[in-house]
Amino acid sequence: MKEAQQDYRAVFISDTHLGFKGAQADHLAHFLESHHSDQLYLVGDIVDGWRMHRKVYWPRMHTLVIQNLLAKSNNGTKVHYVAGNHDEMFRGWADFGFSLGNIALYNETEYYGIDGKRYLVIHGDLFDDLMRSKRGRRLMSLGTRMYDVLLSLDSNVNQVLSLFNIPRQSIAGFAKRRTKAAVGYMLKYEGLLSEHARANQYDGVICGHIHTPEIKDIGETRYMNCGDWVENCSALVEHHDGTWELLKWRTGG
Ligand SMILES: [Mn+2]
Repeated sequence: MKEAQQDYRAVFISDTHLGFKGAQADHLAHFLESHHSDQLYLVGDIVDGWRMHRKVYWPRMHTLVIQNLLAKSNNGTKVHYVAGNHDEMFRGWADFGFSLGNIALYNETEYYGIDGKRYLVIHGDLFDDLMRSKRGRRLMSLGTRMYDVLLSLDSNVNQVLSLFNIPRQSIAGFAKRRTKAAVGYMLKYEGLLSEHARANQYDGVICGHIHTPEIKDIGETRYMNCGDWVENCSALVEHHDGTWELLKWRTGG
C-alpha cells in the first residue's frame, strides 16, 4: 500500500552532495517520495562536482534521487535549483538564464512566504570567511578530505555501535560542534548572511552550506538554514497555513 503523502506549499533542501559517499541518498529518496509540494527549492551543493572531479562515485540510489526530482517537476511541482559551491558548474549557466528542462537555475532567487515576508534564497558560500581567500579555499579542500575520512570512520563506528543496539552517534557532527572556533565560525556566517539580506530589503534568508539546520531570528531578520543530507537529513518546509518547520528525516538509523 502506498503511504499517505504529506503536502506542503514549499520544501527547501540543500547540501545533498550526490556523488559523495557520505550522501544519505536512500533517506532522501524516501523523503521525496513521501511528500508533495507546490514548490521545491534545491538550495545548492545538490550534486558534488568537487569530489567527482577526483573519482566518479555514482550509485543507483543517487540516480533514483535525480529521477524523483525530475518526476516531481513533471508532476506539477515547480522546481528551482540554486547553485552552490560544490555545484558551481551550474553558476555560469544560471548567469545566462539557462534551465535544466523544467528546472529553473539560479545563483540566488527570492521567495514570498504566506507570512508576508520576502526571503532571499541563496546557498551562502560567498558569506563563508574561509571561502573568500585563496588560503581559506585550500584549507577547505583539505578540510573536505579530512571530513570524508571522519565520515567513513563514523559509519564504521556506527556499524559496530548498531551491533550493540547503541543509538547512532555522529562523530563528524560531534567534532564540528565541539570546537569553540567552529561555533564562532557559524555565528559569523549567520550574521553576515542576515546582514546582507537586511541590507537588501529582505525580511529573511533561506540558505544552506554549513550543514546546520536552523530557524531563528537574528535581529529583525529571519535566518533559516535547510541543513544537509550528509549528517542531519533535514528539510525546511512551509506549510499551507504559512508556518515554517525543520523536518529531521532520519528514521531509525
Ligand atoms: Mn556549500
